[in-house]
Amino acid sequence: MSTNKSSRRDFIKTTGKAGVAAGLSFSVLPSLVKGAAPVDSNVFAQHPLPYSYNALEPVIDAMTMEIHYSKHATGYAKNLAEACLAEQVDTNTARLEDVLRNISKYSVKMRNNGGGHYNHELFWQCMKPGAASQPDGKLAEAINHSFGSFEAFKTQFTDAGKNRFGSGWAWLVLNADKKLAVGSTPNQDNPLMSISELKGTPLLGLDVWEHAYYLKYQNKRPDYINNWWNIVNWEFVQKRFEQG
Ligand code: MN3
Repeated sequence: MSTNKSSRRDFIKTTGKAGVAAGLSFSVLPSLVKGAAPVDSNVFAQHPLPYSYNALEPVIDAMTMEIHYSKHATGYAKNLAEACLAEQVDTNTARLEDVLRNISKYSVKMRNNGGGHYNHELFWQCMKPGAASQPDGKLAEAINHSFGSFEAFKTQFTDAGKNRFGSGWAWLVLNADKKLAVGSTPNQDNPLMSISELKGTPLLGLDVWEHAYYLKYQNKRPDYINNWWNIVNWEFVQKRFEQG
């Protein structure tokens, strides 16, 4: 019992820091306990990280998570808010997904930071400590159908991440024909964007910017990706697939 209490205290301590960095109130913390509904990526504000900075170790180290969340991702959210103000997007009524779908009508700042914010909000939820190693149910069937096997899918997705030149993201998407596809996007673009070559609803996203792995993996992006499979939150991906 005392162990639970102390890990909860550590949880609050660590996540509380994330909350402060994001300019959010501590009162949101109770909704983050296990079993809470997933965060909606389709909003303009940054949510607190759904786990502590060290929760994904040893795959992703605490320092990387802290800098990634509280500096990089917080920066995208802040710059997105500025772009929305300048371009008269009412963040109380607009949907971020709609802005991304029509991104060619907006500034480069909106594109980089709207994508950056959306992608990271999704990314945090695509990971989970002690996650299942494979999808099941309808998603597993669809993956087998589209790629031949789970292993073949993993290879294709891993290659998409490894081969993305420079900074960007690897994705599993559900396209307009309700088919699964794998690909990548440069910078902070994503498959919702009108200008993206890869199009669809993102189900699973992997950040392959150096800031996501450099402290621990240096130039070894393939090692980062191979280890990352151990922390994928397949329950979350399945939920998105079923809603898609
Ligand atoms: Mn990033």
